[in-house]
Amino acid sequence: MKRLKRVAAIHDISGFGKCSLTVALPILSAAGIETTILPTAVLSTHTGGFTGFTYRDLTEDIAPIAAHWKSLDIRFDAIYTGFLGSFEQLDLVTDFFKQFKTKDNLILVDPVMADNGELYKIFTPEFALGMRKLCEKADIIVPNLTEAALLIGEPYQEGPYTKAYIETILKKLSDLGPKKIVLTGVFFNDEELGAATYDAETGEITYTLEKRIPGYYHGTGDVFGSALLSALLNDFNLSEAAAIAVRFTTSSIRKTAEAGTDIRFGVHFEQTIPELLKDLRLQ
Ligand code: PXL
Repeated sequence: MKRLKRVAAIHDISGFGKCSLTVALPILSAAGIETTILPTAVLSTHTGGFTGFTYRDLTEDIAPIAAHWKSLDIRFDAIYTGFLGSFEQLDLVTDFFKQFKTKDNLILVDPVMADNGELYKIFTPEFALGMRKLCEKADIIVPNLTEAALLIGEPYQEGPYTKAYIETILKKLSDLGPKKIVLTGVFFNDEELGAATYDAETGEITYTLEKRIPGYYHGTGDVFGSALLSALLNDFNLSEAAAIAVRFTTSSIRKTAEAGTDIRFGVHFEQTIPELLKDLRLQ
């Protein structure tokens, strides 16, 4: 029997609304990956479109949890970070990387902080600068185009984009440090939407686009990142993994659109897991 690969997933728990750990945990587990969770905050819902949500900041728990894992000699094949609950957590997660990075494991940072040209309300411009520093330490980053602009310190541009623009952004992101970039929210016309990848070691740039489904659905970045990491840890290369993640995310959105669910409630990734497992050749 093969050893299970193990991920440390560092995101918040939003009780309702299907994002962060309530998405990462089921997707990675379904893909055969043992998922250790380090919750950064506990909220009643995510912050996108809901008011009155509760917010329990878990900053104080991060270092003791990491220290306990270290004392048990727990090792990870990947560290996957997303929504961080406070500015101080940027340094705490950097310390976590120092403690748990090995020469073989993968640090994937999703710099969750902004979308549609705007920082999420709870984050400040200083947080964005701190997130840039965290990204410098990653092997792979998965920003959307708004986050990418913040990371490279340029104004956000609305699409449709040109290949020349996307390729410049990919290279500037990689100049920050990460050798692999997966950029989401890429489109060249109004019919299609997807992701671009850049591998600085080979110089390869690839695109995966699928038919665009109208509407802005919450939690899709986390669905995408979790599927991407599932594919990478199942030995798919960067461009294959991005293609699998684009298909999974688009198909989950399509099912949600067909069901007519409130777009704040997250996407129907549960019904799409069988398709993901086929794509991953696990079924
Ligand atoms: O999906 C990103 C995300 C994660 N966690 C929380 C959020 C958001 C996006 O709004 O609010 C709490």
